[in-house]
Amino acid sequence: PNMIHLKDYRPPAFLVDFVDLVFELKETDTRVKSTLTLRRNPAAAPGDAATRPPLVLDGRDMALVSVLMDGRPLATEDFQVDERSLTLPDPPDALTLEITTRIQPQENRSLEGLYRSDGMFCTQCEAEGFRKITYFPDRPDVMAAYTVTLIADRSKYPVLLSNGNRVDAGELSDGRHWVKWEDPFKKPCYLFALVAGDLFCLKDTFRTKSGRDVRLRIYVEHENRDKCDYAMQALKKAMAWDEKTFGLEYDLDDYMIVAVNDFNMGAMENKGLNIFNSKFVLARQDTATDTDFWNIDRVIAHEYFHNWTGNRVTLRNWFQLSLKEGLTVFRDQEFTADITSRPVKRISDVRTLRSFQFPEDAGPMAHPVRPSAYIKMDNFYTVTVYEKGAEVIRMIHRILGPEDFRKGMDLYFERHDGQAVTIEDFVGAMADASGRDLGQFMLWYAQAGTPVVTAARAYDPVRKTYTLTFSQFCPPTPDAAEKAPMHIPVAVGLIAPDGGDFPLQLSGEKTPGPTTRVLELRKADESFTFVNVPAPPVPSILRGFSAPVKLRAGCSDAEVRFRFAHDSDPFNRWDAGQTLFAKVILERAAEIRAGRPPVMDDALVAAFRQTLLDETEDRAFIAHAVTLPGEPELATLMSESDLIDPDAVHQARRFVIQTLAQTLRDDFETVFERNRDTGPYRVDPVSVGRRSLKNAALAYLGGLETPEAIQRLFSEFEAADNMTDTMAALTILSHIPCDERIQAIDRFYERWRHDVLVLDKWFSIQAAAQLSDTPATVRKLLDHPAFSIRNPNKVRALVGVFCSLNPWCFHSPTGEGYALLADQVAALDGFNPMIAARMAGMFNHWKKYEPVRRNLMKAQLERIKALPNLSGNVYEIVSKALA
Ligand code: HT7
Ligand code: ZN
Repeated sequence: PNMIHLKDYRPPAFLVDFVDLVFELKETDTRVKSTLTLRRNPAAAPGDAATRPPLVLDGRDMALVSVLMDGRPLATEDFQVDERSLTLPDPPDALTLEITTRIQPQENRSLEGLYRSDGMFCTQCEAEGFRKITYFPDRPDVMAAYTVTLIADRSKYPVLLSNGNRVDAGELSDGRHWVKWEDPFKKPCYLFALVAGDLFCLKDTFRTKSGRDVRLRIYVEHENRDKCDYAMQALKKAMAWDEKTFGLEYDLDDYMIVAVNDFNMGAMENKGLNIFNSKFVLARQDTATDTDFWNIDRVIAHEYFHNWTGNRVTLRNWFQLSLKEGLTVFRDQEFTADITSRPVKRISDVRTLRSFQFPEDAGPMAHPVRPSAYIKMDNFYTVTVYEKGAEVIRMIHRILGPEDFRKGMDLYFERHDGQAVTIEDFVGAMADASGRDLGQFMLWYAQAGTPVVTAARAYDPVRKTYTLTFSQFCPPTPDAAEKAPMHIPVAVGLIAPDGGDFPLQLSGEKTPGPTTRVLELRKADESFTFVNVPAPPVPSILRGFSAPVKLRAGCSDAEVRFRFAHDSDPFNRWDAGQTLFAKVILERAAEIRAGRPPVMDDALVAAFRQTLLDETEDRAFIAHAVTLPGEPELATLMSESDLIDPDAVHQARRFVIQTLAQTLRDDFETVFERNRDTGPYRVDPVSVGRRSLKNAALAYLGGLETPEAIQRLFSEFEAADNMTDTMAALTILSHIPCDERIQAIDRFYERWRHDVLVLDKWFSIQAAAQLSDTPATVRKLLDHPAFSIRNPNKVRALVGVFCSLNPWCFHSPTGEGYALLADQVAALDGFNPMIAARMAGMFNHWKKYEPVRRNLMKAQLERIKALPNLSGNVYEIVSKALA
C-alpha cells in the first residue's frame, strides 16, 4: 500500500465552486447525479501546454452511468475511469461536469460513505468517505457551496435531511417525495451529510446573543423518543458556553442531530447536520450512567464546537487533523470543567492520557501530533492527535494566559474564516496576538514521544534560596532517534512545613508573586532559583499537569505522602496518591514474582485513610483519590523498568485492595452510609460526586468477597433506581464467582434485552470480569443472538473491553485471548477495515511482555499479516507492530 507524505502536499489542480447533488434513494440501489462547477486553481503549479495537470476525481465502489461536460456527453477518449478515480486528461480551465453514478448503500458494511443503519440511510464522509458516494476531489482544501435534493419513498423515509437550509420540497406521483437543501457556507466534502428515515424529532430553540432564534432538532428512532431530553439541554449549554467563552455564535438557522446505532466513531460534525453514535445522545436515568450523561455533554459540545474550529476554519490537508481535533478537545474539556468540577475533569483527562496516549507514544504507532506520513488516514484518529493535541493547546493557553489566548483565537478567526489552513496559521495567530515567540514550541507538533523531565533541588539555609534544576530528554521513537529540547511550561509551588504554600519570588524579582509559578523550560538543562524561602519546602512540580511529560522529581515517600495530605493543587494531591499506590503495588508485584508473600505498607494505609475521611473535599475528588491506578496503567509503569507480567500486576493490585478493605472496613462502611443519596436522582456535580464516592467504598467492601458482601451487592443491584448504581453493584459482583453474580447478569439481560445500548453494558460487564473463564465466556458471547460483529458498539463493548480493560484475562498465558482477537480482526477486515485496524492495535505493545506472551502475540500478528486481501488499514498497524 501507498504511503502519503506531508512533504508531498501540493495545492489542488482544480477548485470546485458549486456542487449540486440529486439522490434517488432506494433499497435496491441509489442513483447519484452530481453537477460540479470547476475551474483551474490559480494557486496550483500551472505547467505548460504539455504538462498542464489533469483533472482527477476520486471515486470507488461505484458504477459510472454517464459523464457530461458543459452539457454534452464526454467521448470515451476524453476521460479514464479506474478503481480509484475518474480522470479528464486535458480539460478546459473552467467547466461543468454532470456525473451520474449508482451505488449500493444497502451492501455497505464499512460504515463510510452512504450506508444503511436500522432501516435509515445515513453518511459518514470524514476522512475519505465522500469518494464512495460520487466522483469528487476528496480532499479538505477543496471547499464548495452545495445544494442537495433527496428523493425517496414518503412512507418509509418521511424525514429527508442534508446540510444547511431546507429550501424546497414536493411530492412525486409514485409515492415518493423530495426535499431540497442548500448550504450557503463553503465546505470540504468531508462535512457533507444526508439522512433519510422514519424518525421522531425533538424540537427546541436557542436564541443567540445577537437575538437570532436557531431551530434545534434531535432525530431518533421512535422507540427512543423519551431518551433525548438530556442531549437537547447539553446542546443548549454548549451553545451558550461558546458565546460566553469565545464569543462564537451559531451561523445557520437550523442545527440538527441524528442518532444512529451503527457508527465507527463517537459522532460527526457535518455542517448543520451532526450524525451521532446513539450512545452519545440517548439517555434516561434507568438506562444511562453518570459517566454516560457526562459523555453526552462532552460529545455534543465537541461536535457543536467544531462548527467554528473545523468547519468555518478547516484543514488544508489531513496531516493538520489536530488543528481541529486537538483544539476542539481542549474546548470541550474546558466546557466540561466549567459545568462540572475543574480538578476532577483534569484528573480524569490525565488518567486517559497516561493510560492510552503515553503507551501509544512509546510504541510502534508513535507519531507526532502532526504526523508526517500515513497509509490510511483513519489510523491517525488517535489519542495522540486528539488528547496530546489538546494538551499542546492547553500549554499555549498556560504560556499566554487566558486573555492573550482569547485574543489569539479572535485573530485566528479574523484571519482564516472560510479558509483551509495549517497548524502554523493557528500558532502564528497565537504568537502575533500575544507577542510571544512560539518558534521552539512548534516542536510539540513535530516530535513524537513523551519527554521525561527530571527535577533536582537544593536548599541553601544561609541564603534562604531554593534552586530547582531541570533536565529534559525525549526518548527515541520509530520515526526519529534524536530529539531537540522542547519549550515546556512547568507550573511549580513550594509547600511550607505547615502544609501551606510559600509565596514565590524568583531570583531577580523585587517582590514575591503568586504561590504557583509557570517556569518555561527551553534547554536540555536549566535552573531556577527562588529567594526568601524561609524553610526547606516540599516541591509541588507540574501542578495541574501543565505539560504532557513524565516527571522524575526524586521525592522521598514521606514527601509524597505529605503532598497527598497537603498539596493545595488538587491535581498534584491526587497525583501524589497515585504515585504512592503505584509504587506500593509494583513492590508487591515484585514480591509475588520472587515467591515471597506480599506485605502491606502501614504508612500508606494511614495516608489513604486520612484522604478517605476528608470531609472538606469535593466527594468526586475523594473518589478519584482513593481509586488505585488500573491494571493497564500499572502495566505501562512496570514496562519502564521490566517486562510486563500481567499475573503479578493483577495479584498485587488485588492484594492491596483487599488489605485496604480489611483494614479500613469500618471507614468504608461509614463513607458508604454517609454518601447514600435518598433524594431523587440528579446529574449535578454534587450528586454525581456522592454516588461515585459511595460506589468507590462499595467496591472496596465488595472486594472482601464475604457472603454478607455478596448479599449486599445483590440487594444494591436489585434496589437501584438508576443505571449508575445498578452498574456499580453489578460490576463489583461480576468479579466474584458466585450464584448471585449469575442471577444478576441474567436479570439484567431479561430486563434490557430490547435496548441495544444497555445490552452493550451487559456485554462489557462480562468481558471485563476478572475471572479465569472470561476468555471462554467472551468467545461464547460472540455467538450470542444479541451480538453483531457488524455493529462497532458491540465489537467495542465485547472485544474492545476484553482486550483493553481486562489485561489479566486478555493476556492469559494460554493464548486464547490473543487467538480470539486475531480471529475478530480477520473477520472484521472483510467489511470494516477501520474497526479491524483499531482492534489489531491491541497487539501494539507485544514487545513489552514477558517471553511466553510476547511470542504468542507475535504469532497472531504474523497470522494477521499473512491474511489474503488484507486491508491497507490493518496492514499499516500490523506491519508497524512487527517492524
Ligand atoms: N471528526 C469526527 C471524526 C470521525 C471519523 C473519522 C474517521 C472515521 C469515522 C469517523 N466518524 C467521525 C469526530 C470528531 O472528532 O468529532
Ligand atoms: Zn472532533
